[in-house]
Amino acid sequence: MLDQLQPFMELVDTRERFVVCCHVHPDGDAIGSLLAVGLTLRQRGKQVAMVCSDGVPSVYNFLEGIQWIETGWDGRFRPEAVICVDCAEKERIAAPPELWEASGAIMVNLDHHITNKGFGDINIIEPQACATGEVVYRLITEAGYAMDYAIALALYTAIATDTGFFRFESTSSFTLEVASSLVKNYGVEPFKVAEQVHEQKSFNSIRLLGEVLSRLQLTNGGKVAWTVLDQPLLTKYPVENEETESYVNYARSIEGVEIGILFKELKPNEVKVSWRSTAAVDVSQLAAHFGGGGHARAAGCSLTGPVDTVVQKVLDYVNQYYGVK
Ligand SMILES: [Mn+2]
Repeated sequence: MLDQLQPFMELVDTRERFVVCCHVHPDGDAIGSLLAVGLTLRQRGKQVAMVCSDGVPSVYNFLEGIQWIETGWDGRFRPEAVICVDCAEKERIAAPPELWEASGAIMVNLDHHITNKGFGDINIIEPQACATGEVVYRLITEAGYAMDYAIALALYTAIATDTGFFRFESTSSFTLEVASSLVKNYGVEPFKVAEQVHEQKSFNSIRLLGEVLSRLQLTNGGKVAWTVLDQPLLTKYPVENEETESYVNYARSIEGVEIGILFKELKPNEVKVSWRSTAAVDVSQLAAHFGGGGHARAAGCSLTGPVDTVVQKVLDYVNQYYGVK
């Protein structure tokens, strides 16, 4: 039984007005979990707003009910509860703080990040879960709420994207049981989700990938692979932000590499550093050194400064990690 399931069910039973939101720069798990929770509450006759101020990456437009997700908040009701999914820190919620600050709303924190300290009034945090979608699946089934195709599709997409389509270490037998149930009982078609997520890439994103891969460098005796995606490249090949999310996985996929790093210059003097690792290294700790966080195998942080300086700073720290003086 999930921790704090009872208070959550009580909340749903006794309140009418809910806002559901997720983290900034949403990924498939954030969007899928947000939608699954939102649709579940709607089905139970609640007034629901699904809010993501960063918008929905167009790759997820195939999800049923995706049109319910709003980028802004029009204040049409006073929320009694705000349910935040897949977000490890309150500061990273992609919604206006007025939703929970002055409203007196109860904050529900539904997540699977090990770095989540529990900022909610109700915290359902399962660090063992491969995705928040897996936590939401448990929530719905353990609470006895109804599931339908739209919810199942959202949950399958959340779980598939957060596990690299069932490749990452976080994939458990339970993960596969959940996926199996979503396919068997609700008609989700795995190949269609894979096709939507992986085979609808823009021409620019593939050409940009080519440039980024040609810049790959190996350091630390081949244990670290890193590359840079800077503003000149992003100007040459305009793409949506999330289209570059998977690039860093190529760095990790090289034989012998333990850490893959992508430096992305979001704007001048602002660099997002994405970390991926094999079982040899916990990159959430390396990212935490720079004020970031995430998971053991996938983490991120943001640094300010010129991209070359940031690269040097991070690689120096990686050298230290490997004991290079
Ligand atoms: Mn997640």
